[in-house]
Amino acid sequence: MDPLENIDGDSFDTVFPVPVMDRAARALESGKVLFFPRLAFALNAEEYAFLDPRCSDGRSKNISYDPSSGVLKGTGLAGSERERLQAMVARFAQSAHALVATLIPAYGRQLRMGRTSYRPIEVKERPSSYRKDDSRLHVDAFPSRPNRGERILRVFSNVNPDGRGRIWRLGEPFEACAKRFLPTLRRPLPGQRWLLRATGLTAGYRTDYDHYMLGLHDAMKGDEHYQRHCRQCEVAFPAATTWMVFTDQVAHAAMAGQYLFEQTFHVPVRCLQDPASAPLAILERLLGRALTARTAQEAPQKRSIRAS
Ligand SMILES: O=C(O)CCC(=O)C(=O)O
Ligand SMILES: [Fe+2]
Repeated sequence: MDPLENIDGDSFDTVFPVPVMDRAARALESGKVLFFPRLAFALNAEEYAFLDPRCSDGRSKNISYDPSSGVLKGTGLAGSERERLQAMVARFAQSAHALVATLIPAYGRQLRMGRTSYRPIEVKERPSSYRKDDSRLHVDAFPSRPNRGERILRVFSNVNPDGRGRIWRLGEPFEACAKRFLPTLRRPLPGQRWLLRATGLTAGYRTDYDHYMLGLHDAMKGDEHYQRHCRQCEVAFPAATTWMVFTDQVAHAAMAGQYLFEQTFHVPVRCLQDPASAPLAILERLLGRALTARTAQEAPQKRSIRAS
């Protein structure tokens, strides 16, 4: 199976024919990467100055922007330079939103915007521990932001000015990863997730779903043999192209490249054409139980704390 599904279009507000919209949703949900070979995120003359690793604060992996609060983090720039950098990142957020909303209107209506990131640092030079090392195959799961079964959809644009591609590896289908690693994962410890939320380490309750997704993420990254020998292929996303993928479902690893934009969206499972393809449905089927019911787990913990 070709891991990429090509979609033609050269602007972020292209109006796609209905058959293309259907094909896009089906391909995405089946675990393909939608690839837009003619869709470049064009920078204006001023913005070219930001194609420089010195935009970063030197500590963070990415420059990150929260479209809901307007807060930009990870840059050492100040004053009007910072404002212009923020405007560029915000413009990518809007463009990515327009693309998803017009291509897949069923998602567009319920889409929740996550963070936007701008990545001016060469992948090979990004320092990290194994858990943060995105050059290891993984599915995405966020330790501090539980998403309770909601999908993680990401839009990427390679803006490398020297024509360098973004090199990824893509791994085996989600169900194969889950079958391999679920038996190695521990059940959540009683009280632990309540504590994580109470101490602010997670924004909301880490459901069983989040627990197992995080477990998969860590177990995949931590298994050297798996990293080297599992079924995988390499893909190069050329400069001046865009792609979109459910990164909670598709095993991926970034091997090389510099200057990338990324926008995260959260899509409720009920908006999918095929909810049975979601990691939530697959994990629930493999484990034989519901994974997002949380009140039953939370209430006893709350009561015992209040009583003490
Ligand atoms: O930086 C990249 O190319 C991709 C890194 C990654 O794993 C992600 O954005 O989910
Ligand atoms: Fe990732």
